[in-house]
Order: sequence, then structure tokens, then C-alpha cells
Amino acid sequence: MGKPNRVIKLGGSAITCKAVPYCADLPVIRQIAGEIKDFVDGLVIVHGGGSFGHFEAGRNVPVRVSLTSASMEELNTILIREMAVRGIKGFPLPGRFFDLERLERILDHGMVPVVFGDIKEDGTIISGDDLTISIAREYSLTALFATDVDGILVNGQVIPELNEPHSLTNLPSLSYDLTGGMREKVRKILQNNINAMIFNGKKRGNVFNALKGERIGTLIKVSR
Ligand code: IP8
Repeated sequence: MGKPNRVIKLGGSAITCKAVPYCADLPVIRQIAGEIKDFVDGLVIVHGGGSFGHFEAGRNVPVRVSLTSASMEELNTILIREMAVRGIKGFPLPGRFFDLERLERILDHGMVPVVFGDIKEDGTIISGDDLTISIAREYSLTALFATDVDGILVNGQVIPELNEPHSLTNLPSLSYDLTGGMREKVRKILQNNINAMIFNGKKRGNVFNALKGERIGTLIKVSR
């Protein structure tokens, strides 16, 4: 125990209903909780904000920081409860308290750290993608990204692998059907020189297969 052997980011797009504020996609969360059951030993979960954190972070109200923080804890609680119902011992680790020692301590106690994107007192957002990438880099793991799309699309088709050495420089000029969020994710993955897999976490069986080590969606493979 102690060291993580898998890290999976449950994107806000996968576990919330993006268009509706504070809408957790409970059927998907329950499905995912069932699919991680066989892999709890050494597993690290990270989750994003979706229609919880991103909704509040984007609002122009004086209590933005308070509500962003509270909304992320709310989503985290929903996830941890659904895991607990299935006997999985999740333990919250807010991004602002994240460090490797804390992460390993949770694993040492036989629990699954459920790290989440967060906001600092000064309003700075801590991105779940960044947390995932730093965990993958630290422990030489493939970062698994469960999103609401089937992978990286080029001209409407999922590309199974991305490993061009010059992808980073070419990225802005290629005709990738990337949203700002996806483009930024790919840029950070390539910049940090880690392997990653981007797939659709809403589809039944995908999280299980990804954790099992199967190739689905798009694999970003760096030559080290
Ligand atoms: O969804 C950001 O995490 P992300 C969380 O991984 C907040 O970008 C606070 C919006």
C-alpha cells in the first residue's frame, strides 16, 4: 500500500449534467462506483467541477469563492456517499490541502483518496486536470480521463493514439475538434510528458475497462 497504482479523473462533464446547475448525473456516478470496486487497492480518484464548481466559479457574485468551495464539497460528498453504499471507502482530499504525504496516508489506511478541483481563499482555481497530471507524473502512471466524449476527435473521428513528437507545437494549427477545455488538457498532458488516456466515462464498462488497462478512446503516448 502507500503508493498509488492508478489515477483516474472523473471529469465534471462525466459525472454532472453540464447544462443544469447542481445536477449530479447519479446514474453515471452509481455506474462508475460499481465499476471501480475491483480496483480500490492503490486507486486515486480525482474529480472536476462540472455544473457544481464551474457554475459557481463563473458567477459574478460577492460570495463566489464561498459557493464555489461549498459546491465542490457537495459534489465530492455525493460521490463519496455513492461509493460508500457499495462498500468503497473513499476519503475526501480537497485540492487546497493536496500533497503527496496526505495522499499516501489515505492509501496507507486502505482508503481511496477522492481528490477534487478546488478554489483558494484568493479566488484562484485549482484544476482537477493539474492535480491528476501531477499525480501521474510523480508515480509514473497513465492518467485516465473519463469525460463525456469518446476521445480526441479529428474531423469527427476518434483518433486512437496521439504521439507525434511535435503535437504540442502543431496542436493549435491542426483541425482538432477540441473544445477549449480539451485542447488545454491535451496541451498540459504533452507538456508534462506523461501518458494519458481520454475516453467517455458516461458509457457503461469504460471506466472498468480503462482501470483494467484496456485501450479505449484516445491514448496519448509520449516517448520517454
Ligand atoms: O473541473 C475545477 O476543476 P476542473 C474545479 O478539473 C472548480 O477544472 C472549483 C471549478
